Amino acid sequence: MKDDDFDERDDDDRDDEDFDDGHGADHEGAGDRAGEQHEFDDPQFYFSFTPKIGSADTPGKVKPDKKFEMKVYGRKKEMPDGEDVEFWGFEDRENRARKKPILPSSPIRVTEGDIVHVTIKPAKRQHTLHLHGIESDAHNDGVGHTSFEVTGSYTYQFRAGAPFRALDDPTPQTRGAGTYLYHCHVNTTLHFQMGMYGPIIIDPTEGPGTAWHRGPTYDVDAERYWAVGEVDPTWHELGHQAGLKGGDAGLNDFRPVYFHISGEFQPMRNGRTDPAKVISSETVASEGRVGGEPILIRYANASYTRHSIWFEGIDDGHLRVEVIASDGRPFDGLAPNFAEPYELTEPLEAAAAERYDFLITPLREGPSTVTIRSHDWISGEELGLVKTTITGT
Ligand SMILES: [Cu+2]
Repeated sequence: MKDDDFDERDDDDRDDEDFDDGHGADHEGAGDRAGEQHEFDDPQFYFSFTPKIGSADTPGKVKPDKKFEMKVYGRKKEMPDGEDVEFWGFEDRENRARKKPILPSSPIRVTEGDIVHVTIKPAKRQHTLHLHGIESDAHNDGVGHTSFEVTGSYTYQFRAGAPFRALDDPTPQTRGAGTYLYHCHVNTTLHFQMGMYGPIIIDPTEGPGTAWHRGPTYDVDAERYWAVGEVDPTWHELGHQAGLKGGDAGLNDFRPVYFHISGEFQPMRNGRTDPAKVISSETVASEGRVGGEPILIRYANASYTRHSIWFEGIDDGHLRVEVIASDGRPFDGLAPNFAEPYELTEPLEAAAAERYDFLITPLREGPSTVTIRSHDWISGEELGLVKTTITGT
C-alpha cells in the first residue's frame, strides 16, 4: 500500500464516522469524562455559516520567491507509555520534507521581502493555513470565518515582513523578521491539538545568523525552534468537525497526558512526566562555545496552557539569557512596542501561541537544564513539564 493512501484514509475515515454518526465516533473518547456532553446530528448548523471554496484563484498572483506545498496527512505516533495516538499535520512536498513531521508540521522559512506562496492540498475535508502574526490580506490569512475554507487547493500569497510595500520597492523592511507559528483555522481548537501547526521563520536580508536587520547575531548551528505543547489523547479520537454541529464535544475539557518540545516527548514514570529525565535529542537540546556566537532559541507556546520557562544555568553562572523578541517583533527600542531586550532573572511566563526569542550566551563549560512547566490556565495547577539542556563547550 502506498504511504499516501494510508495517510489520507486514516484522516478521512474518521471524518466520515463523525459526519454520519454524531452520537458515535465523537464520543468514544470523551464519553467517560462527561456525562452531559452530547453532539447534535445536525450538519446544517456547521455548513450554514462557514463559506467554502473549492480551488479558488489567488487574487493578484505574482511569481513567488519561495514556494511551499503543504499536503495534509494523518498518522499515528507511539507515546512514551507505548500508546499510539493519531496526529494530523502539514507536510511540505515542494521542499521534500525528509520525513513526515509530527509536532510541529513542516517549517516555512523565508527572507524578509520574499513573495511567498504556500499551497495547501487538503484531504476530503476542509482545512486552512492561517499565517498567524503575518500581515497578509484577509483573503490570504487562512481564517475561514472572514474569508473561506479550502475544499480543493489554494495558494496563499504574502510578502514576508513587508506587507505594504510596492513590489518594485527594493528597500528591505526592517521590522518583520522573527518567529511565527502557522496553524489550521478550521475547528481550530481541535485541529491545532491534532498537530496542524508549524514554524514560520522570517530571516532578515542578512540571512540566518542574524535575528533581524542590523540585529544581534547568533550561531546558526545552535539555533532551535521549540514548539512546546501537550497532548490529551482523548481529543485525538474526535472527528474533523467535532463540536461544530451545535453540540458539546468536550473541547473545553483539556486534560493533557503527554508533554513535548517539538515532538520530542518527555519520558514518563508512573503515568506522569518524569522530572528526573531530560530530552536530549539534538533537534531540541543545543550547545554553544564559551566566547563564541550566542545560541538562539525560538520558543512557541503551542498549547492551551500557561508555560513557565526557566534556565537553571542562570542560577549558577553557566548561562546569560536575554529575551530579544516576542511574537515576531524585535525588542529594539523602536515602534510599535518600544521594548528593549532584557536579561532573564526569573521564569518567563508565556500564554497560548506566544513566541519568545531567547539569545543565550554560555559563560562556562558544561550542561545546564531548561525546565518548561505547563500550568492549568485557570487554577495554575502544574500539569506536567518538559526538560532539555543548553551546554557550554
Ligand atoms: Cu484543519
